[in-house]
Amino acid sequence: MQSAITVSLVPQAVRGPFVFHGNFADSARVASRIGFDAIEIFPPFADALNTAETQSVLADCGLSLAALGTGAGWLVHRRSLAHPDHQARSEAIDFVRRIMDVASEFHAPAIIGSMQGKSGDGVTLDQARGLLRESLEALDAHAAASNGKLLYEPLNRYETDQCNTLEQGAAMIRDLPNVRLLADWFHMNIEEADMAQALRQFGSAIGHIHFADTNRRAVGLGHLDAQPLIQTLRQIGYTGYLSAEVFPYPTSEEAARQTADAYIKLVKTDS
Ligand code: LER
Ligand code: MN
Repeated sequence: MQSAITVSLVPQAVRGPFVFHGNFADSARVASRIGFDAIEIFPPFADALNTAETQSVLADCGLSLAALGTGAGWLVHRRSLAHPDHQARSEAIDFVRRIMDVASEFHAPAIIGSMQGKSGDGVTLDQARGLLRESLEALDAHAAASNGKLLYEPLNRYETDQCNTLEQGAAMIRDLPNVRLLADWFHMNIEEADMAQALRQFGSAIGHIHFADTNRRAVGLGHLDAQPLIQTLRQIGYTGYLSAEVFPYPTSEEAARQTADAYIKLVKTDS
């Protein structure tokens, strides 16, 4: 397992659950100093990332790119992979495809979270799920053709009704070889009956973890019992990232340090 930390480059997400906000290079330097393996970026759109510059900052800091988020597609542009209008849905697919192409240059996946859409505005839940599945099939085909990778993230019920649990997520991505599940501990704490059991049961489909405590603060600042979860991940042979998608509480640097301490305590020293 490897450690990662999040940075948002989206002004509209200033109150969102990202450890760093605003400046990629400065954030990468702090992450590197604290000892993280990788950084996960939440960009406003694909072209906002200068690939060469990003590459050079990552190399200077000895960091990998863990993943690129696509959530700004929804947050800023209101694009949805379950939009009932064909043209609007194509534009949403294209938005993700372009972020995926940038991520591929770093051998990293793109994340589909908020862009999965939901039912409402005349769209039934069955329709919304069917439209999302069609979009995921198109993106999976693009991944196959371009060496890309995708992560699909079940979200809690207050954000979507598409898939709230790992079980529903695993069914949504069935037979899509380039799409894996993102297990976000904040969402799982709300939706799963037994988090360790869910990780064990759907572990083979999991490609990424959002490492967060119950209150979406750094692990250790809420009431999550993280040790059995790490033990389960170890037992199933999970080798991906634990990426802190948490609030910058009490500050970005302190949230980063708390995450690093939790990671060392749980992953590096307990076996
Ligand atoms: C995105 O990773 C996520 O977890 C959602 O809650 C959107 O913020
Ligand atoms: Mn998440």
